Amino acid sequence: MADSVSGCAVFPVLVFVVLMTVVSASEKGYMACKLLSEEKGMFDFIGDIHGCAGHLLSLLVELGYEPHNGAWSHPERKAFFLGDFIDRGGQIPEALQIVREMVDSGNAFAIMGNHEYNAICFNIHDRAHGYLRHHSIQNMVQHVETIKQFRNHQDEYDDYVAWFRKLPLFYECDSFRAVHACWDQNHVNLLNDEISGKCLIDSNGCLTDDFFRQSSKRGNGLHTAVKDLLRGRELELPEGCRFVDKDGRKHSKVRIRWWQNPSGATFRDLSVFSEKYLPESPVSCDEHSKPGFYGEQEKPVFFGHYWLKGQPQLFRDNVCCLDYSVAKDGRLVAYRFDGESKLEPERFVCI
Ligand SMILES: [Mn+2]
Repeated sequence: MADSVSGCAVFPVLVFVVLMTVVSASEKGYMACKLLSEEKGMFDFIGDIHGCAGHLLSLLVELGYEPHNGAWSHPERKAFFLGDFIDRGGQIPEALQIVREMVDSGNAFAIMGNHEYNAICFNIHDRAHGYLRHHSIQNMVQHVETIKQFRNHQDEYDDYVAWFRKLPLFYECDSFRAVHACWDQNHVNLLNDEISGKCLIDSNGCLTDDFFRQSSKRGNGLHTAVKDLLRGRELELPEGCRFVDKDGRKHSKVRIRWWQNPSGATFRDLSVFSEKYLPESPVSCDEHSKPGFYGEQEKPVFFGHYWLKGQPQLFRDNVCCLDYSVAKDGRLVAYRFDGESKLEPERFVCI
């Protein structure tokens, strides 16, 4: 009897603690754990911009947004940017200005892409290697357009990099989820726990240097979580198997369809790009035992990142990628979401 009484007493306390954690984290601006039931729908999700401000303006006009007091807005809707605003394209400062003004005026939400994460790490000193993201030739080449276009505007650039720290790593509300590259519930839970539990976010809602130091360290749980969420889940190819990507880099891993059941699937089935050179051998037992994949009954998830080509299409009626390579002669793509639980291909809008 005493046990059951104490059991009942503990439960509300736990609920209270959990609620307090959510509230305090969101008050600090970490939207990652904010559940906004009032923001159920009416979002225009927009994929990777990569400095293509002209495309962004055309898309906003197409979607019915208009400039008001310096920010683009819509009477009934909000934009939701899925990360990767910088690098590659020719109008990076302009693209950043549009996105930031919309976010700061409450007309849009934005989450962090791997390019914003990299830019932050590129600017944090590290005793061992100079900077958390090494200033290697390869990393410089990836970031060079941004640096060039902010030449003579160092303060403005620094201010944007500071602002990137406020961008959530993922977002969830009642009707959808959003992340730059891959939704993984275990990683999301870990990040929520570690960020609020270890004070890795400051009073302005910015992720701290300590967060970036820990998440840059291979072998750290935060590193794996951030890597998977912002760059996608990868699978090691069989020994000796390599392929070359769009930048001429050799890879021994493939980016996998994290929404597909890996059981019994081959490398070619599971790869986001079904390239001919990928082996048709089934993925190993180790990979079978890897946790989870995004289920067919889960709420819709929106992401960017994968440099897709051609006509926009849904991967599934709850899985929607909006990156169609605008910075590489592709398209800037949006999805007009009204809270539907099954997504519809007619809702794509592209430029
Ligand atoms: Mn990306």
